[in-house]
Amino acid sequence: MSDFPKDFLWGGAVAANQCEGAYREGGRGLSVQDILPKGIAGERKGIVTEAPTEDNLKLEGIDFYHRYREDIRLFAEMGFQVFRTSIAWSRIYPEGDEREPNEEGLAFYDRVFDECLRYGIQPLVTISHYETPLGLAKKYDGWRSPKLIDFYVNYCKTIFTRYKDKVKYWLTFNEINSLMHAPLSSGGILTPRSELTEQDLYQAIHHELVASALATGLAHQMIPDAKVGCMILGVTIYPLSPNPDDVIKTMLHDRETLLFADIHARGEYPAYILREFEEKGIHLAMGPDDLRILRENTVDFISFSYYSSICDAVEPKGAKETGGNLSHGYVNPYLKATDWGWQIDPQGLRYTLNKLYDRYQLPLFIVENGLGAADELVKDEHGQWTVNDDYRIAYLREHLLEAEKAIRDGVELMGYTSWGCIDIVSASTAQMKKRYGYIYVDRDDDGRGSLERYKKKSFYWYKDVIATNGDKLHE
Ligand code: BGP
Repeated sequence: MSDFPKDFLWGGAVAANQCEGAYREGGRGLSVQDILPKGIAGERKGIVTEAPTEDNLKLEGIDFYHRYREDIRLFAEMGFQVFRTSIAWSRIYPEGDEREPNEEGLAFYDRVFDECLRYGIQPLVTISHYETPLGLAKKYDGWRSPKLIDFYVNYCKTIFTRYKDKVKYWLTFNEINSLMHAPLSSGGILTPRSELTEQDLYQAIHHELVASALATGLAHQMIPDAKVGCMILGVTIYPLSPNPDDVIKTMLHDRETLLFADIHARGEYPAYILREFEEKGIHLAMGPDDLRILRENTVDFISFSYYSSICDAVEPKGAKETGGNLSHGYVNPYLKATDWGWQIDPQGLRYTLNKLYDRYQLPLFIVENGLGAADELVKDEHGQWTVNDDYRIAYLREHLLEAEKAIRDGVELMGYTSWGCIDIVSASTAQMKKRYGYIYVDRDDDGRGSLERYKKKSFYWYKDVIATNGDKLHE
């Protein structure tokens, strides 16, 4: 018998900007993703276009906007109990600062959530997943302006009112800690990163943190059984050596992530960041109620993305540099890496779950975990198109077995939504080639393909994992 709780929520995750397409349909306004044709890695190289360009695969995505019924039926066939997606903010408020919402946008997500609920699938909604309306970036420089707090809260009021009987699980921002690394994707800030000071970045983050807290409080007021989580990019870091210098550097590096969960869970800025602000001369402009808002509106659970781990050191002594999901460090000689160089570390998931649970004693939710790989479509013995993704089954099985060990360690784990449950456009490189799904989508990096969906070998494997509540993992 597995140790996954009977009410464990098994499912999968996507983001509107990486799957919906239909970027000019249904009254949708432009989002910052529409001018990032090469994704977050592109943003970091300054590849930002004035207007959407046809090489931007996200403009059409995998056409989830028109094919959501077929896709959700496939998720139901796997037995999903939860489906994570985001609401594209600019479908609801096309420019971001209107006072009245776009009804066509609201109606689209009514249809999506109704389709999920038809199959008993709970929607888990990311309110903003790197999808700030471009209008807010252009007029206000995104989250650098405190005005975004009001626009975001107005947006939340609208979607909480509309979907209060359909959506119980909410995440305020996707990977809120990524603003330091990708201010345009994460914070809608058009000013180039090289021209932003730490003061600018922490000020923008403060606005997001206040908005996140206000959204949490609003959800609790408006939706009685709502569960609201923060969502952090889980950067798991090990010291490269037992040298105490490396251990301290790793602790400080780790706090760049934990700071965001600290504030969401404890409701205040921790002493270590106040010391850093004082030493760096960073003074945040705060509203009179900001600290009370943070204190009174802490989250119900902590969710995070986990793909890989890295090492850190003061003196790398020839260790090769590496990265992962928006992270930078040194290669761990004990680990293998994916084709995109992300180090594969299933035990790191157990380590991270224990670390977060020990720190917060709050329920946790793994809302992203998966293997990006260049899958090859082949015909099986019945002449059906499929992908023999045994490598993905191995990755997911090993990570889930470690998550189960964390449950045995006493961690309260609410659920698991593996990332990219269907092939979508990748966030960091805006490729189709980097595939995560249980379902293959016929589209390539040049935008060619039928958009037909084909079940991979992992589709049937995950269906059995869910049906046996994890027992299948032990076969
Ligand atoms: C996270 C994002 C997701 C997802 C994931 C995988 O940062 O929250 O949107 O894309 O990264 O990254 P990639 O798609 O670049 O492989």
